[in-house]
Amino acid sequence: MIAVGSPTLENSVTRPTRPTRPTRPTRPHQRPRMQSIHSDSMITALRQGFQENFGSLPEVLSRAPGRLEILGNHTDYNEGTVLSVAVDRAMHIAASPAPGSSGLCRVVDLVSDSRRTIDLHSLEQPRKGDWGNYIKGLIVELHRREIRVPAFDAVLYGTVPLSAGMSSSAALEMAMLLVLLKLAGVELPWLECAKIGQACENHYVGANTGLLDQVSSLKGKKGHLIYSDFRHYTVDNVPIPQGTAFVVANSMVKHNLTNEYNERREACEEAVHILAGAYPGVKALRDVTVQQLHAAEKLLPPLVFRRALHVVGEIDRVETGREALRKGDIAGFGKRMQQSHQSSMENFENSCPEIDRLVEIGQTLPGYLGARISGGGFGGISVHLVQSQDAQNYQKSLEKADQERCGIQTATMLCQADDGARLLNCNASVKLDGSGIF
Ligand code: GAF
Repeated sequence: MIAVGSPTLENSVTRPTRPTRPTRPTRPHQRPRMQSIHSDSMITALRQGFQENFGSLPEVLSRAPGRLEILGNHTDYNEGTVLSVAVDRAMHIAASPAPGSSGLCRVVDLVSDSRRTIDLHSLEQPRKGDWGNYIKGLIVELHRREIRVPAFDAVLYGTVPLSAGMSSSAALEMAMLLVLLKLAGVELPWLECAKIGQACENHYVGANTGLLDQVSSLKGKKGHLIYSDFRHYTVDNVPIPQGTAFVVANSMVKHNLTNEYNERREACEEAVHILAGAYPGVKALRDVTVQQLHAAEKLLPPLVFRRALHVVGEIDRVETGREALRKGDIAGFGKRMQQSHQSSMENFENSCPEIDRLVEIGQTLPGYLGARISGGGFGGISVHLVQSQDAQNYQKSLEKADQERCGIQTATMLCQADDGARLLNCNASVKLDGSGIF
């Protein structure tokens, strides 16, 4: 999930003066192509940002990546499997316990220069569409688990595009959760961390999302996909085939997952309810094969059938796609990505014309292996698996063709698979990854 509709947590650099700061990226309307900021100064920038705002150096630093969903759309809450990847776009946080005992936490987003004050004694009310909800919701969930967080000051620097389907909110949640746990002196297993993030979304933000985004942010590995099983809560890292790359293209249609996402989930639940009558033992769409679903088609309202067909088909594509990767059949894997998108268009209806167009253009370009909508849908990004040697030309051609066809300046970027969320060494330096602006 994304910082829903938040106009404030922007990924453009509009910070006040700072001694050393990353090169200012151009804004999307000036030049769409995603700029990579290469700098050794992320930790320096965070430390300085913290010092400028709070007058001391931070005690804790964290980083948590965004993700791309590669195969397995809306399968997580159906107890299915997913192939995703944690990317080199992340939320970074620097924090310290707040001085005094007021119970007030001050949080500054360095990217948009927006601020929130969070009162630890007054966490009940989410503010609609506000990024502070992701932090308040986490604290509420920690309190439910009897983990007390001290008041803190924090600065944020995010490079995950917002409202694009790359899980900027899960990146914020996981980076913040690592900080909060460190400040509280508590360690939790990764699955519990993921569940706290999910509970924050479900109970505080109001989006009935699954666990995919948090698990992907936590369990990423450089050069690897993440294969997650949401029935058994296991993850495995699958090598990304040599010579391939992920190009991401933003449709510029901001997605908001609270309404339509919840509706899709209800349709899946309805399908399970009906199918359980036909096939004893069915507890989730995970338990139904494509053949069984077709055999039971007449029992389901047509719309519910199509929603279920998407999910059941996706789980099948994840499994056969994983097998294709194991055999080195990259074309076969790409084909499944293509089928996945087709099913999103026809069955789940969670794509949009802008994304369909990007996928369609991709199919005509040299280096194309497969493309699809990524994440919850209803806007956001398309992810394209391409031959690495063609990746840059592919980006340029996609942008140009899209511009010619509809006058929109699509922004594209190359994403690398990266490691999962972690605390950073306060004194080390780390490369500032892609700016994440679109
Ligand atoms: C969003 C949700 F947060 C995930 O849980 C998952 O359902 C995804 O949409 C669709 O696969 O990112």
